[in-house]
Amino acid sequence: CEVQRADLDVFISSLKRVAGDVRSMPEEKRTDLILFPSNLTSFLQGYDDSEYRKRRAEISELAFTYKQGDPLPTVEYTAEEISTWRQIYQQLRSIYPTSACSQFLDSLQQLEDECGYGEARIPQLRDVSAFLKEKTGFQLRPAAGLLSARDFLASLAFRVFQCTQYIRHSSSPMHSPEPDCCHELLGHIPMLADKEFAQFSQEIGLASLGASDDDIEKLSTLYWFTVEFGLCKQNGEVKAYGAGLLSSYGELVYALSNKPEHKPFNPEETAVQPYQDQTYQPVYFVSESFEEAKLKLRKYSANIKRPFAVRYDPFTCSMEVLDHP
Ligand code: NLE
Ligand code: FE2
Repeated sequence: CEVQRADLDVFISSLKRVAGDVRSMPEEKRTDLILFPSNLTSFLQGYDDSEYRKRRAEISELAFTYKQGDPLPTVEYTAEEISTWRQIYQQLRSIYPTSACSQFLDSLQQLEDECGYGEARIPQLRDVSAFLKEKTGFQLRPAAGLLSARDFLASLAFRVFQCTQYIRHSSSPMHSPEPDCCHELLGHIPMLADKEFAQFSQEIGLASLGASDDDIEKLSTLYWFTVEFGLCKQNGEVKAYGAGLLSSYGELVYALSNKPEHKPFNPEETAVQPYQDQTYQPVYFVSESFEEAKLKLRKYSANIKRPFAVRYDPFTCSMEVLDHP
């Protein structure tokens, strides 16, 4: 059978049923692992600011009511929000040349030239999605914040990236424990505009389709230590490619210092590395290149047991679901 990207919502719910069958457990008994847990402590900055909470609820509503195929919602950002963005942009932009991988730098330049990136305004998802579609076929979808790992990874399989649209509280520009538009626009988008990296991201998504809850947890840990917090070697130097680093001035400087531990990327080990999401990581994994990371991930994914195999058709953005792997 064949599933189109337009049927993503339906496909995701059917995947949940498949996963339920795999573990022969009723849906409501399974607790979805949340990729971005948002508990009260992680939300302290702004938690007691009722105006801020109201604003977040307003922007989240745009995502809750969004249906696949709708035009992406636009947000009119306030002067205070734009000033938070400006501060973050200026600070990060000044250290990217020495800290970010070359693919990131190339894409960011293109986004500045072709897609209105700069400190003056917060880019709109609609424009960025059109840009990405041209470059790598990735498209954006608004997310209110909390998502299960299964939903999030399944979207990647279709080259759909789920993005938050609100901005972090003005009191914590250097680091946010949660994703926000600075994290998506500065961390993820430039990387998703790179062909090799887009492929790598999609492959994590493809590996997740039909996988058991245990394997989803491992894949989301792999996602965490690569797409979010990955480092790679370039011309003998260690550079950042993880979005969680590229959107946090504080953690970017820390990750490339001699304080944290650096380990070579190895999917078997990386997949079971415990992580926390409140503050900086104590350990980062370093890949030799994206090519190497992709090949290692492919080998790892081939061993994941699942009730069906899939083949993605990039021309029609559809997934062919094959009965037997
Ligand atoms: N720590 C990142 C930032 O400050 O932008 C966000 C990470 C979201 C997983
Ligand atoms: Fe992220």
